[in-house]
Amino acid sequence: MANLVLIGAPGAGKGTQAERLVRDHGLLHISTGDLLRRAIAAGTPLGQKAKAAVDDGKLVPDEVVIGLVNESLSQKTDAQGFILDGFPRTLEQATALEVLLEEMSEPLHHVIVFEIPIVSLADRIAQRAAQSRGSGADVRSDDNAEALSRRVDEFARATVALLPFYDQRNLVRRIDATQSIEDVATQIGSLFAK
Ligand code: B4P
Repeated sequence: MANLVLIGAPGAGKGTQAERLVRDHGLLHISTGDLLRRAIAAGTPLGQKAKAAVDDGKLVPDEVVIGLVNESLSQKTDAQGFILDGFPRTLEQATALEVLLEEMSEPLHHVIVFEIPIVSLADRIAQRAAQSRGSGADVRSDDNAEALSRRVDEFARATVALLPFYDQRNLVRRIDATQSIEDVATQIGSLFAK
């Protein structure tokens, strides 16, 4: 069993690796980005509240995402653990998560930090946008240069501050996210062998 948090800049590969972890280890995948995009597509009140921030590449208010995660974690039934992908992104979210997990008597095992230089991100995001266009799928509203630059700024402003928080708790596992998808998966897989 493993309860994981994935932290990384936009395009670092969190979603890609989360899918593999679900397939290989039967973990429950909770992506706040996916949950927000679903709420926006469905036009729910929460989605309407979040839309402008997501489209602009800004962070959605803490209370909105904390509520979403709270709801999703309560659905953890027979999964072998969970992956929080893109949550927490602020110290307030990290503190709320700590309280929530304590109440659920669930430990956090690893905080996996995807290390990648900012210059590599634009290419990956542009590639994803091109793939979506090529297959006739919708391009994500925040997969453009302007929103990406804000997403990167938000990561540097709010999310990098989580590293000392989780370092103090001895949970940080740094991985080299510049490697191929397969090699990144191998690095993450080695955590399960310990
Ligand atoms: P997310 O959906 O979490 O988007 P992201 O951090 O930008 O990651 P993304 O999915 O793009 O990248 P990934 O690493 O999977 O959040 C979107 C928005 O929602 C935020 O900007 C914010 O507005 C809001 N939000 C979400 N959570 C929030 C929170 N907690 N608090 C407040 N607001 C919140 O990888 C991207 C691509 O790279 C992949 O599609 C793949 O094609 C490619 N790739 C992956 N690994 C690769 C590799 N090893 N080599 C080459 N390419 C690779």
